[in-house]
Amino acid sequence: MTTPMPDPSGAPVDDDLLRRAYALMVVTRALDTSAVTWQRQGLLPAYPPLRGQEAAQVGSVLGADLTSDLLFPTYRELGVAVAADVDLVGYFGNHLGHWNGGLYDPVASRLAPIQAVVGGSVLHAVGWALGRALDGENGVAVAYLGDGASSQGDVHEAMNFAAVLEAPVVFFVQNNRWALSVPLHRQVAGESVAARAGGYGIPGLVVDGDDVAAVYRAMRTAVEHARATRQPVVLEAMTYRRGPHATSDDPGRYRSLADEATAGADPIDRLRDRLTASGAADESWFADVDTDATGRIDALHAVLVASSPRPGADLFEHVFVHPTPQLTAQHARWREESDRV
Ligand SMILES: Cc1ncc(C[n+]2csc(CCOP(=O)(O)OP(=O)(O)O)c2C)c(N)n1
Ligand SMILES: [Mg+2]
Repeated sequence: MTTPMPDPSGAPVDDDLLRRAYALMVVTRALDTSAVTWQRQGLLPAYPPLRGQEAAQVGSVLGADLTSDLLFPTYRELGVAVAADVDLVGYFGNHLGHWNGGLYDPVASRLAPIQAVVGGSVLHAVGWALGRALDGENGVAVAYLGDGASSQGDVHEAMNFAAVLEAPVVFFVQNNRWALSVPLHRQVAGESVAARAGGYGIPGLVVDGDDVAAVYRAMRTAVEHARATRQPVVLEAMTYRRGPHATSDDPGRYRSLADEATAGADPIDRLRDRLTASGAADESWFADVDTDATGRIDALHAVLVASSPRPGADLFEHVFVHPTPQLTAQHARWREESDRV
């Protein structure tokens, strides 16, 4: 039986929170834009931009409680990492192509390792949440997934088992209307992933993913509902992937400018207009935010440029505590053949 979730519109949002969200969104946008440039310059082998999804990502983290909850990202969650204050040098270890998926501390920062397997983080989130609940702890897992991932069998299994076994998970779907070159209607017949929640007997909620206050309110309500009832929630943030799937992708081959124009107003512009209209921020405050963002990016860039590649042997170091004979043999063969030991 689905336990009704409180109406999220009751969750309070004050100017401090909105200003904090704005600053985090601006840093995320600037960093995201820089990362594309760094890939073009050869610093990063590849990068998946999140342009347009800043409100969804930042709002989702602000709505969680990072003293107890754990976030399970995909590959496109730089805004989540920024909002969770993850060590960005460690985070970019992933995009530098280090073997071990980034070098930040997942437990301290509350961000699980970056996951490139579509739907993979969703299974991990359910397992973690169930383990915490069985140990009597109150942590909620936030499982990030895309509209495309929702058509993977793993995601159905994760949602079903979370509901049946009572694992406190918020399935946070960023519905950006594209799964690489595949449009939403080729993955989701009903236009909404949250609509499926009813079939699992859990609450499902669709929210404007480009309105950071709405995402924050919905996330806060969903997380507290999952914590209080151990009932998972599907929360779907409707947004748009304004850039390419990744730096190796050319969206001009599969979508038109007319399609891109359906994205609507930019989430950062929307929040800026709101802060200006209410008098919560003025031009000099916005300028300071931009200056801070530039300073952070310059500092990060200097460290990334100065960093040397990880030893290739790392590839074999973090797979098993006790390596299998096959892995040991591969390691030996690689050592003989590689000039990058
Ligand atoms: C299991 C698996 N299948 C396929 C891929 C290749 N792949 C990478 S991203 C992607 C599209 C995912 O779309 P969506 O879940 O909507 O997330 P988005 O990229 O839009 O953030 C695909 C098919 C993969 N990484 N993992
Ligand atoms: Mg998508």
